[in-house]
Amino acid sequence: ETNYDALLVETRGAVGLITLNRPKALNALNARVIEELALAFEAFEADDAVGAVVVTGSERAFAAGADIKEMADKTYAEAFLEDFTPTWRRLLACRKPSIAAVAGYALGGGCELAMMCDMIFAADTAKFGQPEITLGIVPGFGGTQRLARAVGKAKAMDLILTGRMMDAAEAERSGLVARVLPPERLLDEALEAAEKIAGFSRLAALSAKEAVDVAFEGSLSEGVRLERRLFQALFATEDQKEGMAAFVDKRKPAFRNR
Ligand code: CO8
Repeated sequence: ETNYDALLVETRGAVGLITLNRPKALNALNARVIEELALAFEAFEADDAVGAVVVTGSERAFAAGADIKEMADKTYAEAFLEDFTPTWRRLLACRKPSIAAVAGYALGGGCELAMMCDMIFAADTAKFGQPEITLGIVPGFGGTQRLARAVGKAKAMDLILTGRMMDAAEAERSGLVARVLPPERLLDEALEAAEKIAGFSRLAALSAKEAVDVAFEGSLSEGVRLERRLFQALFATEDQKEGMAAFVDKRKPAFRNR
């Protein structure tokens, strides 16, 4: 059993739920939070009963960025030696689909954390931005890369160079956000979507995530080739036989992840 200081970690049905819990700092991401996020993702990855993960914050803030108070006095040498990349890699290594449920501020590292999840659901109160430039730095958790891929060069340059925030409607229009919801529906809808994903064959869900991820990381031909191999491989599973038989029989499939 891990004791979390800065997170609430629980399971709801087949969904692993992580709630950032540093309300006094608007959920700013310090070294402790980032380590705990990696631990929580690893725990859910290892838990067969969990099929998908939801990450959320508070009504006021998903996360207002990396912890500025922790960073303020760092030297170049300290910043260089304290590289969070290996810790984020542990989170990113999770093969189970994840949803960031964002209300309020998702700024800097908070926006970057949301983008590390597989999709973002936003309350209409959400505000996204990469304000690092206003602090004399640039994004450091992948924001320049993931935002550019998510919203294209024009919006990414605009946000990263001016440091301005964009609201949920603009974020949805830009392709950063999958769904915009009233705040009171945000968590339930994220949990429902995650539960739905967890109810499908895990073989199919993990394959789908892996294939879409390659669209962001590799070439088109490499991605299409991987997708075809995954598609073909799923015909070796009982879940494919069950899923298609159930459709033909007009009944609900009973997936067994084999
Ligand atoms: N870090 C530390 N503390 C924070 C942060 C933060 N990022 N954001 C807010 N807080 C604290 C405030 O200091 C304040 O604490 P206190 O009550 O002790 O003064 C408390 O949270 C509440 O915040 P505010 O009083 O400022 O609340 P407002 O409603 O007035 O404003 C804002 C909300 C607009 C979100 C404002 O807090 C803000 O601008 N925050 C900073 C946003 C920002 O610049 N984020 C980017 C940080 S840099 C980053 O994320 C880089 C990522 C890569 C780093 C790589 C490596 C180390």
